[in-house]
Amino acid sequence: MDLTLYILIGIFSVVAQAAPPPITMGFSQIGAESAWRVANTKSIKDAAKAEGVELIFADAQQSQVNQLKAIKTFILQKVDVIAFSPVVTTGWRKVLLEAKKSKIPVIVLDREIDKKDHDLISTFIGADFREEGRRAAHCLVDALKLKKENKAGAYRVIEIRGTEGSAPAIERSKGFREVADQSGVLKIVRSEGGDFKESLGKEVMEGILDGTPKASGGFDAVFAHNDNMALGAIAALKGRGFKPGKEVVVVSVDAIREAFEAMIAGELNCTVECSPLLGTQLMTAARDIQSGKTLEKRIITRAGVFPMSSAKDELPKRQY
Ligand code: GZL
Repeated sequence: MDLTLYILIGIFSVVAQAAPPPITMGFSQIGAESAWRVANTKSIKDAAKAEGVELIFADAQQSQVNQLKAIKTFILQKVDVIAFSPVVTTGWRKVLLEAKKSKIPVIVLDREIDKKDHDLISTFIGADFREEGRRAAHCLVDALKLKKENKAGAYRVIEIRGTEGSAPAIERSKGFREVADQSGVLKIVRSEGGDFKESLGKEVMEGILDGTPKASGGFDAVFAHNDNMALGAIAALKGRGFKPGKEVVVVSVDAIREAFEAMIAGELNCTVECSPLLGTQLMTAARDIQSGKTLEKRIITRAGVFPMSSAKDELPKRQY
């Protein structure tokens, strides 16, 4: 065998050792309900490509039934790992038991499932939603103080909630109320569901405005569980002659690009960051599972808080 062949075999064996074995991942995504979700999907697909993970991607159009079907299909396809962002926290135990029986590890990404079912997953990668609710309340108090009103009594807040039964909606509500109750400065006078959708945020706000006396008699601020619903509410407020960001303080969560644009326009007062850029962490976790590593049960993604004053400097740095 001549020298060239030896060298080629040598190079091949080194390369073969370096390249990790291929992974096939079945991912069930909630849908495309918000800019955050669209950015999350892009992050997952880009990371799969970069890491050489074969991704089977299923969009559930925000239906848990579709997610359950997708996960069952992944089991039949004998994928190496299943990952999903659960639209709501409950109803997953039976399908997770099926995945366990088929010896397929499961990673939960972004939204959490009931803690009682955590024994059936390898890890949960996502934000601390309750802390996001607390941060939203704190940045609302800061924004209200900037108005320098000698306000008697608590500021009246309208809450526009995310998807009913979802971890972010449940936990952001709890965190916000924790601070509101402790501070005595904020009081939620109305709470309506907007499903994390901009169109519903607008519709809900219009319904409230048409049924409630002007701001002086009705409310002082809006807390929306995500930026898209806040942007919908801002459009409704403007359409009814209110001045969002000034007369009515508006705060929300996600920190999408459009939220920074709204803050620069003086119409949004603060956004709490919840990063959708989880793709790389997801693929790393899948690789770690494949190489036999035991993962932390909870991988928390860190994030910041952006008041209106920070928007101009921050906007050029935004990645989603
Ligand atoms: C939060 C994520 C939420 C976002 C919304 O991690 O699940 O769902 O806050 C998105 O924008 O629709």
